[in-house]
Amino acid sequence: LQPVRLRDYTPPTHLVDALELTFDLGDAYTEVRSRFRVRANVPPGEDPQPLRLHGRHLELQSLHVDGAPVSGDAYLEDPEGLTLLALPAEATIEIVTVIHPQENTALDGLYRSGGLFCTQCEPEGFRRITYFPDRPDVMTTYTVTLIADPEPYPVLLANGNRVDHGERADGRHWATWHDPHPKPTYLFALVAGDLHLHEERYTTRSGRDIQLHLYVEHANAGKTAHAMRSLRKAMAWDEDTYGLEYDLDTYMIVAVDDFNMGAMENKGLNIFNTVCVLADETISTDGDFETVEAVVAHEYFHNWTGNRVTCRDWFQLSLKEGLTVFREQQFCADMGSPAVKRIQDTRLLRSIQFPEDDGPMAHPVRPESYLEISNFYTATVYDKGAEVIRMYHTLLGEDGFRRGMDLYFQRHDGQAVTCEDFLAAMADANHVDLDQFSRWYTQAGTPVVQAGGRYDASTRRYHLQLSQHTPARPGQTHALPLHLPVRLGLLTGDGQPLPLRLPGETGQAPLERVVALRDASMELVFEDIPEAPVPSLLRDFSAPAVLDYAHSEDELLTLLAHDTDPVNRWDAGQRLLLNTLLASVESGQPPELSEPLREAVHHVLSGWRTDPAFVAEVLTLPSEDYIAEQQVVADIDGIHTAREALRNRFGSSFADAWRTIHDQCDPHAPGVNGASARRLRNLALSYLGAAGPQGAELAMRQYHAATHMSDRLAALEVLIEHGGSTADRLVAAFHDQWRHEPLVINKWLRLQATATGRNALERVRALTAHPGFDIRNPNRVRALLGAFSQSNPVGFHRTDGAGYRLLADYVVELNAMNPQMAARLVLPLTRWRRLDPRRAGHMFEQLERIGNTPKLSKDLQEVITKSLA
Ligand code: BAL
Ligand code: ZN
Repeated sequence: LQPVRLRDYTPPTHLVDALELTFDLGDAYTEVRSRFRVRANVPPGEDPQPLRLHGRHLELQSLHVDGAPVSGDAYLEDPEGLTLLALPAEATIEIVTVIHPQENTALDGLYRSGGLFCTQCEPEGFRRITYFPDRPDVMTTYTVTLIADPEPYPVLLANGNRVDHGERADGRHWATWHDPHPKPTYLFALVAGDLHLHEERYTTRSGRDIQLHLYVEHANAGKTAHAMRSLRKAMAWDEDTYGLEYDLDTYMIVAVDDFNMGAMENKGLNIFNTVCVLADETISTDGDFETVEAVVAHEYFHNWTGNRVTCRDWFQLSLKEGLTVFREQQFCADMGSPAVKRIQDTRLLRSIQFPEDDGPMAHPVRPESYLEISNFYTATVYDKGAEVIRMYHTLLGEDGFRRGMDLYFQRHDGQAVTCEDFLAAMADANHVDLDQFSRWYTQAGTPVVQAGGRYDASTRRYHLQLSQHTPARPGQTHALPLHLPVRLGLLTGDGQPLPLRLPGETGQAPLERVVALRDASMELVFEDIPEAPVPSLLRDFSAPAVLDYAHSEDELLTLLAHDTDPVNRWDAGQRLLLNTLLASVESGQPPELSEPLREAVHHVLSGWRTDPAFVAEVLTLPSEDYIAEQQVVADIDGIHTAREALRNRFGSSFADAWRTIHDQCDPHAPGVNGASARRLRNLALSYLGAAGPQGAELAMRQYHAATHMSDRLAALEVLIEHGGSTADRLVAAFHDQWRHEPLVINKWLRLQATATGRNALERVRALTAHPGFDIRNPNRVRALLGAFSQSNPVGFHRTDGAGYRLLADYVVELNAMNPQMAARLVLPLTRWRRLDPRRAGHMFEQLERIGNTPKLSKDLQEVITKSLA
């Protein structure tokens, strides 16, 4: 298999003027008729090249060019498509294919989810529908007709506006949709089914009337209010923040239960995983409400960053995803707490993206090559990509960033472009040189920013050395210095912010600066500094980098108590806890909370009324995975023991404070953010549970009194870990109560998959046979097998390798069924180098076993080959 390489990109040989598609949706098969006009994309006078039409798993019924059947020697057919050898410079092509959506378990292209027909075409699903140039730089208008039986499929949807519909003599009905905006294949969508419609109207800032249509299965009719509210907020926010309005008359969202991704931004017809759209208080946690708001907004924002301006090729995926994640982050910060949002984003990057950048699948934000592009919907492309966009924002400022965005849309609306085009718009709009900044797109690996300070009392100067290096990654031995913004401040020992005066400066000096680190190292000198200061570096996580500065415990305590930057206050707390945990893992002794740290925790706890969600962030211990990332070889059992011991100590040492919080932190009190209050109250419950039996009794009372799913689940989690045999009864009762709610069953599976204890693996294995589990449903697979392998380190990394075998069994089963899911599920095994030799050997063995599976998908081949290399 040959990889696809960025450097081999060539423009399309043909452009398409208009595409007409007719779908006859049947019970046994679907017939797809397509008709489109192509124009050779060559300079006048040059001969047209052959036309490549991608196609996979299609039954070709007929092929006509300009009305005449094409003879067998005028085209070549292979498993990946057709090549039309001799076409005139302009031609009309008509193709009829037959496909089998009912048998499509890959959930890619046209498939069935429950009683619905639906599509997923990004990145390359369209080629499973019909023969066409399935590449994002071929954009055209679509006119789509759906024909189906009216009883099972009363609702027929496609992109754009419905322009006609009717009944046929044979009793079937039809609808024709036209999308006037030229788009690439990956944004095509259709849906047919029996759906409930939640309909509202929205008036844009310029006065246009938009219909908002949210379709769900009838059983979910009451769970759409939050998504609809979120959509309205997102539309208003994009108008206010970027001056961007919606551009069609109708905006549709459809929820389906079988979906590989979270949601998909098809033009005017988003298709969502039910997880990311349905919410109400009986079935949803506060986290679910946040997810729905974020994902609805994300898909809406794609209408400009992705759809109006799209990607030239799939190497540019972060052009739309990094930018849209950044816009989503800005929106969520504005809707809630900017500090808490930034802390959560920072935690996600460090715990998911940094390990990815350090593992065998490491790649730059703009990858150079791939075997299967579906493998590159990663934390690097999405979340590091969003950090890259944030760095433009940090370097150029809010107004400068907006100027760049305006120029980007002005230049490229309606085009398929590259990351360079985005960078050029930012640079040109602000008259700055961003050439070096482009290395963020081409270099993999997490840069390390080393800092060292020297205070000279005789000159009252503080010298701060900053240097950077990026470790070698596969295929990248020597990384060049990045253009890296370091937001920083200096504090006195008792926490006062110091003015940051550079040599020669007069006037009032700022208390915070953003310094551009561009060379391998630099020195900054600050004047009039009265004492050796405490540096606060990479404030607001100003670059996706590891900070290497040896803060003393005293300095971290000063930052935790006094830093004006909330992210660095949180980070100082996390470093103190991490140091405590790592010392315990190394010594094998229970973790010791020093007296000053104990006092600092008391101090944080005493401020719970002011900002409960922030206090919860500060007092949440680093995850076992994150602790493991700090070690060369992860000590799985030692980390678990140390962390559990610290949880117990946290629970008992601060029991009075936790009990006060549990009693008094009232989510329903006036002026209180209910979600923040529940978050802290449930953290309190979890620590009390870890401290002893009284915590379990409290959890039992909370479980029975709960009216919100967040409270019910938090209590059940404590009871599963600490409640003994009553937990089994409750787990069974919980299932009985919620067995008709698939979204709750996902939670039920996840809760058990992440519970530790000796028989975790046996429990997970037994659940794979439970009627609530279904290997064909990605949500169920993620909830059980994904959660077990990613969030239950002790259970998954059992020393006998049984956890690895279990995962590999399902990876092999999914290989044929749903290759995208299989290639995601296998990822925990790829980090075998970070484990001790015994575990690493077992993991390697399972990777080899998967690698030897007959008919291994491209998706898995790519992951396995890189992991074993
Ligand atoms: N484009 C795939 C789903 C998303 O990122 O919105
Ligand atoms: Zn996206």
